[in-house]
Amino acid sequence: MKVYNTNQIKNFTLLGNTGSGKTTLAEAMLFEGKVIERRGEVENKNTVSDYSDIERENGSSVYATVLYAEINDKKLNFIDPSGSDDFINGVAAALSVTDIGVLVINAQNGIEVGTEIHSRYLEKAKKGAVIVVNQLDHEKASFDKVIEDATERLGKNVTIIQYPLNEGTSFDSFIDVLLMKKYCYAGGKLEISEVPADQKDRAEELRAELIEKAAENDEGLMEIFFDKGSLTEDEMRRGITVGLIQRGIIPVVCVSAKKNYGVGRMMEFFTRVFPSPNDVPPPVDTVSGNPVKCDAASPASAFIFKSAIEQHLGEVNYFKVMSGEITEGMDVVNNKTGNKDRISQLFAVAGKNRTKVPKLTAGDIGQTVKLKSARTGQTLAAPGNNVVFAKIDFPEPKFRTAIKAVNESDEEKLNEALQRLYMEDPTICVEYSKELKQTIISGQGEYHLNIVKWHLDNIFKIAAEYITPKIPYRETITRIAQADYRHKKQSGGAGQFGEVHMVIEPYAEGMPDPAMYKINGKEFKISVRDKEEYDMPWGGKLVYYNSIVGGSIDARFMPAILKGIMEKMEEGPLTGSYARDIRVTVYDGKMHPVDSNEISFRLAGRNAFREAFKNAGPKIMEPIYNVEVWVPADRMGDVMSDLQTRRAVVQGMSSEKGFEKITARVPLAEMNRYSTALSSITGGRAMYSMKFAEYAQVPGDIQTKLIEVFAAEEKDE
Ligand SMILES: Nc1nc2c(ncn2[C@@H]2O[C@H](COP(=O)(O)OP(=O)(O)OP(=O)(O)O)[C@@H](O)[C@H]2O)c(=O)[nH]1
Ligand SMILES: [Mg+2]
Repeated sequence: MKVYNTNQIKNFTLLGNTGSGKTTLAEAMLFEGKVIERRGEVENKNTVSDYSDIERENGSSVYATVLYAEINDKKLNFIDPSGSDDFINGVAAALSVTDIGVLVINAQNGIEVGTEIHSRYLEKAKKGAVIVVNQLDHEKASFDKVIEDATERLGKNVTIIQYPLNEGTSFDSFIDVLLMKKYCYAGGKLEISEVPADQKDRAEELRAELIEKAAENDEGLMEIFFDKGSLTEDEMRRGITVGLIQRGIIPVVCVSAKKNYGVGRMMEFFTRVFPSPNDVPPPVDTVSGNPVKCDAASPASAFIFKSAIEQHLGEVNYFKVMSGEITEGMDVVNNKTGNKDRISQLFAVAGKNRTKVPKLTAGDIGQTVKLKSARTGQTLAAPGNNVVFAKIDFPEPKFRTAIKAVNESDEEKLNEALQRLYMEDPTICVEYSKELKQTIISGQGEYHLNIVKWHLDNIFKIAAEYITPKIPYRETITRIAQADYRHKKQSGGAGQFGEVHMVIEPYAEGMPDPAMYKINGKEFKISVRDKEEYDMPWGGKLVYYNSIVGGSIDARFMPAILKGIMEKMEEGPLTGSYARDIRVTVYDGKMHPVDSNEISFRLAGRNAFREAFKNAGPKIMEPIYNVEVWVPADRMGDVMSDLQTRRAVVQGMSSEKGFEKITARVPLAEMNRYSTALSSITGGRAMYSMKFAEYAQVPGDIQTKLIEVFAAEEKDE
């Protein structure tokens, strides 16, 4: 393969709902680009893009596959991710290295939830969009409906380049209003001809709209347009390119990916209007804050957007050359870890087809093997070039469960396997929770975690199971309480003696230091001598006051008392959960001239705290999440009533681009398997996100239940 210059390269991502035909379109592009000689089919499990075992088994994509095609002396690098929200990691990674999102829309269904999710990502990434109306050969295909939907959701920039002449089972022709030509694939043979007389008016009208849209994005073109009332084809293309970069135009083209109708023309269009990597605003070096120009003459840098473990190859890394050139045998530094590495071999990849290349230039995408410790999101650069690119913005996990090895002896193997899976997919979060004594695994949905399970079963051969995850409850108090505790041990050996008097109360931000407490009619005068404030590792605070007067407890014992309190905070008295947001004032106590020591005061502090805690109106707190749900209007009622059963507090509702958006606060305990439930209520037409908000007290009846469960568990142990 030849080495392509930056301006011969076009990078894009295929986007769209699952089943819209991205992988089928990719296959047709590889065929048109002469990477393959025969087109495979998803049904026949022989496409280049869905080549992994799990994809072949499922009949749909899981991984974002990196592909390329050569056409018109240009190299198209494109990435084919899954359309399922569960594998959104692939989309996030792909968008970090490509300049355009190609939204593939199934002409039968119009805009679907996956299209919606992907367009939101595209918008957030500030990348241009193209619409490919696919499956026009389907019985129920409706181009007009797609345009109507798309205009409603994506706005007036949706601009027709091609429209079909005979959508439905007989589909084989469309009009291209940029070229003013008819494309006909009757009998599988392409024939290009003049626009037929009965289509002239419509074609002229759409061409005029296209010209106006193309001119709108560029002042120079605008002038020409006002001057001459029109643009040439090349001027139109220039306007489209500028429009794509600024998101000022969303061109629409027509294909049947399955029949390979329109795909060649689509690729030609892409090669002529898509910006090259040096045409778009350059990414920023997070160290210097300066933009890094995609320039082949600059010092080399590359961004790793995908790491994977491939059979027979081991670890492979996919990267984009951000500046300079990456050549075979080159020494590089991983600017994240500081490790030196060497590029042993370089490849241009189309799925599992790999072609060795000697060099990749700024803007190009490729693969290398045998890097020592490179991972997704890291920057490799020529020694001395300290550039670091921003990490990929992966979404927060929203489906959580606990996992354990069926045989305890496999626990370590399981952990290693999960670490490897995390390397390939950073949206799988695995964490052993000391607090819950469970390994918590979270991801984007049930399907996502089922794929993890599939790998454990089939690749790693580890029997593991998902179990109900525990909730990280917290405990706190709601009123002031006082306790004295005397720890005394005088039988046999050295004695122990320590007595502690303390007041505990709920802590709130900004409260003044205590001067006096009145508890059950009794007054306690407080004169603060020392104040210590701790942020607990699990959130919330502990404030510790020493207000001992007259030396009733030596200052040297104060840390031991604090230690005792901390121990008890780690294991709240109600359910054994962490305690938080408590203020403790130690105001009196007693010592013994011989028997007092640290351990005595630690125990006295701990027990006094426990006693006081019990009388301080203890409450269990639970994590609350901010949840956003987008639903089609017709399912709004069902989704709302389901949320109500989950103790949700609805904060607001609004319409957004054809979806109703519900924002609510929902306890984590009620979000178990929400993605599955939402999907079944809406037939997979809704989406949601969730983010930790705060801890809040659980309702009384639930607190009683939780305490009972804890007591029963304690008894069992
Ligand atoms: N009739 C017809 N079927 C198509 C066309 N394009 C794709 N299909 C079929 O639609 C189904 C889904 O196609 P895929 O290419 O796997 O869709 P995808 O967008 O990659 O789906 P995910 O990988 O799940 O996101 C397959 O059965 C394809 O054969 C088309 O143009 N016409
Ligand atoms: Mg696919």
